[in-house]
Amino acid sequence: MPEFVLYNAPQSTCSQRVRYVLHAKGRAFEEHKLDLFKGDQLRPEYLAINPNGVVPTLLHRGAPVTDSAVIVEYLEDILGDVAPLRPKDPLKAAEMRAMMRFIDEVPTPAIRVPSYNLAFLPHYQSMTEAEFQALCDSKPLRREFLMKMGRTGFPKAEMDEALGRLQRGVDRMAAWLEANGGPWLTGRDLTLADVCIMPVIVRMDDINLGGMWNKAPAIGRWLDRIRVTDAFARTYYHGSLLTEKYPHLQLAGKRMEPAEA
Ligand SMILES: N[C@@H](CCC(=O)N[C@@H](CS)C(=O)NCC(=O)O)C(=O)O
Repeated sequence: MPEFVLYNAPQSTCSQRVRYVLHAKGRAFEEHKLDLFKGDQLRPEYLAINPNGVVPTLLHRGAPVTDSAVIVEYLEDILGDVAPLRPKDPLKAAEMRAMMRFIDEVPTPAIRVPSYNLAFLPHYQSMTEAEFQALCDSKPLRREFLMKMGRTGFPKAEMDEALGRLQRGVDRMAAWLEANGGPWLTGRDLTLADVCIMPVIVRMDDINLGGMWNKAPAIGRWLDRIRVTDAFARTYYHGSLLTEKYPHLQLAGKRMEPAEA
């Protein structure tokens, strides 16, 4: 078995974090692409390595490591001397981790709401009520989330709340860039905090929500900068963006902007 095996999905934002770190550290890995709509993540053999039934899961020498934020820290623990992505200074490392917690509390869950409404909802709409309920019940982590979405999509109030959380994420990111002088969130060096916010910002840009950082051009510069890193191109292979699979989404964000709602 190869040293690293990654179970993930091309468009999964959590998976993109792990792919980025593995590429940044120049580590080859065997990639398994799960079909999340066919339920590959809920098969017993997968639940045996990730009882949450979500991607990503990294196998390191056969041992499973789960949760994207945990996996990227684990990779830093074992490969910290190659392309370091965590400050050596404990106080600065604490600052980075506090950013990661905020990212996982506020913008990361919020981006799921427009993503599901715009792209994933149609996958569930042909199901009967009973089939949909059975699907919700089969999800260890996302049962209530899916039930809230239902087969008609998240209501406007839920969507507006998610957009508000995304705006708070953007505002906080702008404040970090300003306070630390950029070009990266903690300052001079790219860290795991940048990697963790990356899929949210890329997804927002992809579904036309980039207008949310019109007043914070430092975020546009940050995005341009991360996009030209080698690891980025390898992480976002064709099919990793929502608009590559669902081209009709290109104008979707325009329709979601609160002012026009
Ligand atoms: N906190 C977890 C969340 C993982 C997660 O939500 N993964 C999503 C894709 S980004 C998933 O597998 N969804 C499948 C499902 O809900 O059934 C992590 O960061 O790894």
